Amino acid sequence: MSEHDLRVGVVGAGMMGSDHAARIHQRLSGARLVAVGDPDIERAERAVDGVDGARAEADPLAVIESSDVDAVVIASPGPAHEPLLLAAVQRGIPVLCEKPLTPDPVSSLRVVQAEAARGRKLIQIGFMRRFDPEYLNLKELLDAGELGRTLLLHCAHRNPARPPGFSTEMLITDSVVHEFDTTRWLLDAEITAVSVRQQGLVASTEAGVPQIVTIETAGGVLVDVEIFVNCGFGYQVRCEAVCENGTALVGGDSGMRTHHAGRWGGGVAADFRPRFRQAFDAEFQHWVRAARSGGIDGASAWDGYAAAAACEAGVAAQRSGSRTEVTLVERPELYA
Ligand code: ISE
Repeated sequence: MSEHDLRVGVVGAGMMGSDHAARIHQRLSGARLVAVGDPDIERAERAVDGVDGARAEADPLAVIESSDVDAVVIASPGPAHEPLLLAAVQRGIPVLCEKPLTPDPVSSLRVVQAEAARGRKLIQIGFMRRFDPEYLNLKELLDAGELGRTLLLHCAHRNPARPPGFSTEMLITDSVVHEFDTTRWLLDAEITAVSVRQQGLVASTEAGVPQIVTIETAGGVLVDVEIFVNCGFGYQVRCEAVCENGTALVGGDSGMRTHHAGRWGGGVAADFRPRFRQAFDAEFQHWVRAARSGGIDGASAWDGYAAAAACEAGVAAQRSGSRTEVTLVERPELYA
């Protein structure tokens, strides 16, 4: 611990917030956890348990407004984000906000406009795949143009089990939102339209039915995503780029292979925390470094707004069965 450490407050002590609080305390350099805020004070207390000098607060806004908090991680539910983000922007402190920026593009735009009016990027969105070593390799390869122009992306996003309360819309807003962001980031192009198809299986199995999401982009690259949040066997996220002169796949099965009892094979991650642990750590370490100089290093509030607009179109496409266009306002200069 040093007196130059970034003093970080975490808002929200659910699954992600408590994971991030532990990450800040145990695995980052240049940062120290000073407060965790959650209306469920017992959860907040558990998250600071054993962390010297860190306190629990029942009022999340109090964390953002504390003079001993230099930067804040927002990991509360999406509908709570807007006032918290606006308060952080008002105070001029850097934020790492778990997705979504806010649940809809209209409120996301209010946040973008508040930040643009301040004239400084303070909000980073927790799209951690941008820090995953494999995705970074893919981005580098596509940018180098070694395989020629990118023509298609085929993606698969599979979760082992659908958590209670995970609605059909959440296939898009909670899961495919990551493919919306990786598409924009990998291709450096905005999303122009979204379509969603699902085979007409009986409603009682709806929870287990995969959907196919088709994403059109401004650069003319078509992307398909299989979203299957009840696949049963583990957590799997794949992306294959098809280019003029070759293909490249991330999320294929690599890692240790065992031969045992007449079979060979490897492990499958249980959920996104072990699969993207390295990405989360790298994302946080980059953010800490940038926040110490008052800025961000990762997806911006504009990226959060663009993802929210794609999600809105995706949910509309899911309901109507029709191709739905994505409309964005003009990009403010701050995000050029
Ligand atoms: C979850 O909220 C995440 O963000 C994970 O990365 C994603 O894979 C999962 O489908 C979501 O529910």
